[in-house]
Amino acid sequence: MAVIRRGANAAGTTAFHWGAAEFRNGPAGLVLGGRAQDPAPSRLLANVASAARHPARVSRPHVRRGWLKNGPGPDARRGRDGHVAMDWPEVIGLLGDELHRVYDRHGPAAVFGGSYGWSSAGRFHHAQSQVHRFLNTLGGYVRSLNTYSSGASEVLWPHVFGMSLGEYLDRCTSWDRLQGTEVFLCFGGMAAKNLDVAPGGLGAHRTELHLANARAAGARFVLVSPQRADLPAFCEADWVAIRPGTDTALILALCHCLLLAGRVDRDALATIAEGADEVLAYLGGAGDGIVKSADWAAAICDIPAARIRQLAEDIASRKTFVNVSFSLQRAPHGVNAVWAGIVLTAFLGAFGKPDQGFGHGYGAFGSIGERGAAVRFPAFPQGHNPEPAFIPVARLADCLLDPGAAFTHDGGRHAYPDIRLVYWAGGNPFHHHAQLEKLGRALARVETLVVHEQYWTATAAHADIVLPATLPIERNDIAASARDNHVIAMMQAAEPFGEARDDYAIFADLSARLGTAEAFTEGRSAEDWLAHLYGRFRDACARAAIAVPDLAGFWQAGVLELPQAPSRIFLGPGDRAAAPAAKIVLHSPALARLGHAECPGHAAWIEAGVTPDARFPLCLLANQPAGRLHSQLDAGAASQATKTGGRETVTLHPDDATPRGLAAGDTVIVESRTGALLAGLRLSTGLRPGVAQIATGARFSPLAANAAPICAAGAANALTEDRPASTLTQAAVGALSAVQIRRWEGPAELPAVDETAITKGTS
Ligand SMILES: Nc1nc2c(c(=O)[nH]1)N[C@H]1C(S)=C(S)[C@@H](COP(=O)(O)OP(=O)(O)OC[C@H]3O[C@@H](n4cnc5c(=O)[nH]c(N)nc54)[C@H](O)[C@@H]3O)O[C@H]1N2
Ligand SMILES: Nc1nc2c(c(=O)[nH]1)N[C@H]1C(S)=C(S)[C@@H](COP(=O)(O)OP(=O)(O)OC[C@H]3O[C@@H](n4cnc5c(=O)[nH]c(N)nc54)[C@H](O)[C@@H]3O)O[C@H]1N2
Ligand SMILES: [Mo]
Repeated sequence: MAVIRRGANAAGTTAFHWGAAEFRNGPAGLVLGGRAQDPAPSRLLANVASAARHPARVSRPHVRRGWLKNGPGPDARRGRDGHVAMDWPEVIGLLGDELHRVYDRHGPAAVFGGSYGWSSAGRFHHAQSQVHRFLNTLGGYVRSLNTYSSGASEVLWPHVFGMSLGEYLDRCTSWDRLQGTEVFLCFGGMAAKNLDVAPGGLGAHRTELHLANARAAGARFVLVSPQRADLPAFCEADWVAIRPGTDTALILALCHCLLLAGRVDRDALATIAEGADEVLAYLGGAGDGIVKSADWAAAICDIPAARIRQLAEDIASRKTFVNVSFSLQRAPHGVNAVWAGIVLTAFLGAFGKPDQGFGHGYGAFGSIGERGAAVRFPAFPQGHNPEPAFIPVARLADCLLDPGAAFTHDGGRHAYPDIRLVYWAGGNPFHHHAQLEKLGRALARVETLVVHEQYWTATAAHADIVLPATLPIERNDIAASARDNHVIAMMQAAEPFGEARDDYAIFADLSARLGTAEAFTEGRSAEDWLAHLYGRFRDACARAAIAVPDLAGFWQAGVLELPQAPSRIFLGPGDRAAAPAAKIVLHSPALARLGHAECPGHAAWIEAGVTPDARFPLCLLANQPAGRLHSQLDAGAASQATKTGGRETVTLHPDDATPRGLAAGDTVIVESRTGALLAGLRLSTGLRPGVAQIATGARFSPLAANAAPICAAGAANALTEDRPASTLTQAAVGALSAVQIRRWEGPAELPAVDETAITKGTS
């Protein structure tokens, strides 16, 4: 008999991207808690049971009225039109026919299946893998390249280190080799709120312990950020409240100070890096006639020059670890700040030494800098995609609005494909994309938008066909993260909501309809696939001489802790056995030849143009939320606890609120060049004056139907600008924009997000 069975268990283990959990079904319903072995279980666990049966769940398959009436085609009513409920067999028939039509008439180059998004932690019910495998069995799809998280760095890394960013994150210095660090210089911090999360989940949240240990051992923390909360309070950081978007100038000035003070060992530098001469010349004014001095940077960053010089002295005379957060590159010209951080570390001679060096993304996830395990849990195979067309992930709206237009990416020239059908499962573009009003216009152009969703997100509300998906607690799965050393049994804890089905079951049914069932399922049920994947994992463990129980033993234990991989110090490009003599590239002739103004071939300070002006005088940080993962489970208790008056909270310094006549708790309207939202006001002196902060992830809920939309719930991306971070990377911006804030005098009611409201439509 199968070891893993469908049906809710009375008690067991499960996992989310925010970590492993234990659950019990008692008289009070489903109760979830962290594992006893987890030093810091996530507060986001509180979102799960409280949101699981929320009226915003999608209970049945739905089809948009206009699509049903008029058939596939462009339609500006997407997002406002109502939906009608439909039975599964009927909707599978409709969608099967539509897929047939599009593939027959236009081929895979007309189907966008990038489907970017985090979906959930399980490795089998991983919605992207599911949708990619399904579309591959039909002939392929247009994919998306890189991520919203670190898209600029993903392009930079091979040029600088000769390896991908993913390979770097596998090789980066482990926390146990940073326990004697004297100074942690943290650009963008390492915010405690972000450490809950790792792609694929975590068996144990350890990063705060590493930070606390380093602090107890005497490490000093320097926090370069517009927000004091970007390092835990126990780090007692020196807070350098930099003007947002200007880190590159500060870092270049630190390099210049090291140079002036004779702190750069040029011979040593030449042994680890190439292109230093061009960078040294640039610091001295070559190219733009500007000496990158402390006085120069002081005016740009709003940090006293003496403090910059002192900071350079401090890091030069102590064992320093330089960390640059992902957020710094999620901004116009963002790649420069990261490359500058690499230059600074090379000038310090800190690569390859214990307790020193360079880090990127430490603090973004709870898994970065962890040693992980020698064997990884296998991914659900996606098959082969024969379709060559792609888009850089953040260019979705541009592609849909301008098919055929040329774009550049990493030096290559390409054209946007002509997309007819968009298929999304496990992501929420109305969360992740910038300038949501433009995304709405772009999605109005397609013929058919299909979404599998658990909740009536704005993406679901725009879709022509909405198929209800199960939550992770409603199915069996196995969670594992690339850089964590646990494998976690995700045991079904609840029955599926309404008529919700697993993504796999939906695709299996569609495949049967389209005659590709054998290729998609290989004859396996979901539980058979779990047994198959676990079997492959166990074989790999056996080859590595790691003993793990059989499937029954694993499922009984719930959590498997694997031996940790050896600790590591990142050397640079020479880390790869294949290229031991390779050097860090500080100036790339290949990039210089591309002639992109914002990337002259080395880290450079070039104004980015998100700068506040008289009309939009505040700089807005739109960062990751503390109470949820992106937009997921926004209805849950932990997320709702972060709201003000039911809306997303916007934070201002009291010095910015007082002249505007604003007080804590006020409902305010935040406006940018591209949109507006309503939010509840919070005041904090932990924010640099002139800066506002709002977390991303509230539901895009426009108030006005036709006028420029005002998002009533406070979705940050109602305000951001959809433009590429650079012509080199085409990466997402989103982290920064310029805004104005005033009191909102209009109607204050928040639109209800429940199935009845959605199916009726808004006009
Ligand atoms: N302004 C601004 N914008 C940002 C960011 C920012 O900092 N500022 N951050 C960016 C970053 S780094 C990222 S990674 C992106 C994240 O963007 P996304 O990954 O798109 O955001 P999520 O909210 O995680 O979206 C996942 C969606 O999948 C659904 N889902 C979950 N599990 C399943 C499943 O098993 N099946 C199906 N069918 N659906 C499922 C959830 O309900 C949710 O709607 O956002 C980016 N956007
Ligand atoms: N709780 C929770 N944790 C998460 C996520 C989540 O949704 N919820 N998302 C996860 C994902 S997908 C990712 S990619 C990572 C992202 O990890 P990060 O990109 O590091 O996260 P952010 O919160 O966007 O940014 C970190 C901090 O950078 C600061 N910052 C912004 N702009 C600037 C600037 O110009 N200069 C300086 N010096 N600092 C700046 C902000 O104050 C912000 O709080 O987080 C992950 N962790
Ligand atoms: Mo991300």
